[in-house]
Amino acid sequence: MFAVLTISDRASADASIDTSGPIIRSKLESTTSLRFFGSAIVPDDVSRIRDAVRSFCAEKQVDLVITTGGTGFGVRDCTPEAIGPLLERQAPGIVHLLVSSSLAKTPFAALSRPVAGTIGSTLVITLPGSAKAVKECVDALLAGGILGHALDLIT
Ligand code: MTE
Ligand code: CU1
Repeated sequence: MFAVLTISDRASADASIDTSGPIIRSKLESTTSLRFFGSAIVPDDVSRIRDAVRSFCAEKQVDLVITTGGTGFGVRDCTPEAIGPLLERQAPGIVHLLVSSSLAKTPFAALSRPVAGTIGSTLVITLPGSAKAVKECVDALLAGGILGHALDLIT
């Protein structure tokens, strides 16, 4: 099962403005056999992000956690600083896939600092915050079935 974590000061104050989290959920549900476990919204705060990621990863059923937001250079952006140190096995290939596919869409992709890797038997992937970026990045992850194959190996 997969979980979605939206990381945004604004969305944590008003969940109705979170469009990117629901986009991830609907894209994965409509194009994969993965089932939705749940979602959460936290502000751009290292401890809050770590607590949310740890609690999803502690659930046996959760194979995949996808986060959205906080990967850039905004003063509050701290997603890679929060999640990077939690990763037990890095997945630089997934980071490369996200960055290279995104650069084919916009040079601004250079300003995202995604991390990816495993915590226990859960794969964690960080996506940028905008709805457009999320759509593009999920499409890249689904292309050729790499996500499904990764999860087959991990779980
Ligand atoms: N990646 C894709 N595929 N498409 C995009 O439009 N926007 C970029 C980048 N990555 C973008 C993208 C922009 S404008 C920023 S500032 C960074 O992601 C960081 O976004 P975040 O801070 O919301 O995580
Ligand atoms: Cu930007």
